[in-house]
Amino acid sequence: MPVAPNTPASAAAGVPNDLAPYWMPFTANRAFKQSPRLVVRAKGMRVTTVDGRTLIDAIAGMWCCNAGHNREPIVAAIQRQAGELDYVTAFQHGHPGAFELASRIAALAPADLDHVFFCNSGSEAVDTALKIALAYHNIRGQGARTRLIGRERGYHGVGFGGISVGGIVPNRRMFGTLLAGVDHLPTTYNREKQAFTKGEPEWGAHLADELERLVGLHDASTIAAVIVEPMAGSTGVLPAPKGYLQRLRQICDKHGLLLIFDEVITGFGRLGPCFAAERYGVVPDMITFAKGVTSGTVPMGGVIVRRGIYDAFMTGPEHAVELFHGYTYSAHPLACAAGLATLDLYRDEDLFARSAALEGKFADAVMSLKGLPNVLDIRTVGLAAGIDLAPHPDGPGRRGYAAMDEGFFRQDAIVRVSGDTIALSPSLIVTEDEIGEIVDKTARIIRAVG
Ligand code: PXG
Repeated sequence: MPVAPNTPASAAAGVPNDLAPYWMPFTANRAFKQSPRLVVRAKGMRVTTVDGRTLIDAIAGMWCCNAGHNREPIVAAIQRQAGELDYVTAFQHGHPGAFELASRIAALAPADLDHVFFCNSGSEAVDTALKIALAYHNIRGQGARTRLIGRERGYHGVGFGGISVGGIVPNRRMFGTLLAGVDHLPTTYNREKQAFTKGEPEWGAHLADELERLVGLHDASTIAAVIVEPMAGSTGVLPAPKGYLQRLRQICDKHGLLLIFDEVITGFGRLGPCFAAERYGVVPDMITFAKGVTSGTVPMGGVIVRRGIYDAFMTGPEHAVELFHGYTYSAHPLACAAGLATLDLYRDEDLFARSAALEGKFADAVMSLKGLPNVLDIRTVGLAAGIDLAPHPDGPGRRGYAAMDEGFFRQDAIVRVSGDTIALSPSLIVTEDEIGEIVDKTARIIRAVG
């Protein structure tokens, strides 16, 4: 039994378990430590707090437990693997599970995206994809193509590459000059034109033409790649406008730019098909993934690349390393076992189809929150929703923080809040009743912080 920090139980157990030493990520540490939100168990759609309350998890962990929490086949696969092969170096050696998982992921990816590079997180996946893009042009004698293009309000993790192409101001402004030679497309969000849209907004495809402007400014011969999320998640669920991604693809093709879809959130059924690329009928040159690949159980990320990219590296002497990149824990045996069991569950329970089938009901349910106090906009796509609340007069972020606390302590729901936007992204196993429960609880949260 885990021992709660700073409690009589921890003192009695003689366990040094203080809240102070842990510097929590992306967290208001002082506020948390005054009023901790501590979870000790999870199962399916629910988590249990340290004081024994059961909460509905409206965000699938953090966009990751797409098959639900603590699913038995995944747990069993991890346990089995831990007892068989804990680790083997990924450099110049391997284990069968890595090849099997790569084959399975390649089979799920569109068109000729059929080679998979493994790492351990979305941030590593993004930096890997950006490095592959630069090296690919280099190897083909186009080493002047060094510029990278991201998008305002994009989130691509927290590595230096990811924050450079990302477009979320607080994630960038304290961290120096970032990568040189990065430019950004404008955000696709415009509340005036798009408020309360279900799915892809009608307005905004023309914003892809900004890529032509950037090519005009920098010249195509200096640009390596464009990276976008098919649906910007972290920034509050911004679905791509109709036709936008198709247009980006056309412009990239015209100028020889690689197109990278960051599918760390959209991958593994969040928008219905396994990858959002399939939903939009657009084939990118690389797809980054993480989160849902193991349903959040063991850290894993990766990059799926088109055959032509992989083949371009397979030149030179056969004993030589082709790509000077990789991680100690690339294709870790526990992550591969978890990934294989997770993909089995997605297949056996047809969870991607389930996600697609629930999209309309989820959208209708969440849109019913329109008209509640301070609700400025609601966006839905797949099993994801963003609800913008008006900032409190005392400053941005206060109402959002209060909403998260209200959910955890009084409404028995975990919702994600970014600034004053509530995000909902339930596991793909969510039932219609549970969608109703999530929306009811969200309504109560919104009223309570009104
Ligand atoms: N790309 C995208 C599109 C992401 O959403 C990452 C990369 C980075 O993944 P790692 O595994 O390095 O965290 C992400 C992560 C939120 C939230 O508030 C979103 C993420 C992580 C934590 C919170 O929506 N996405």
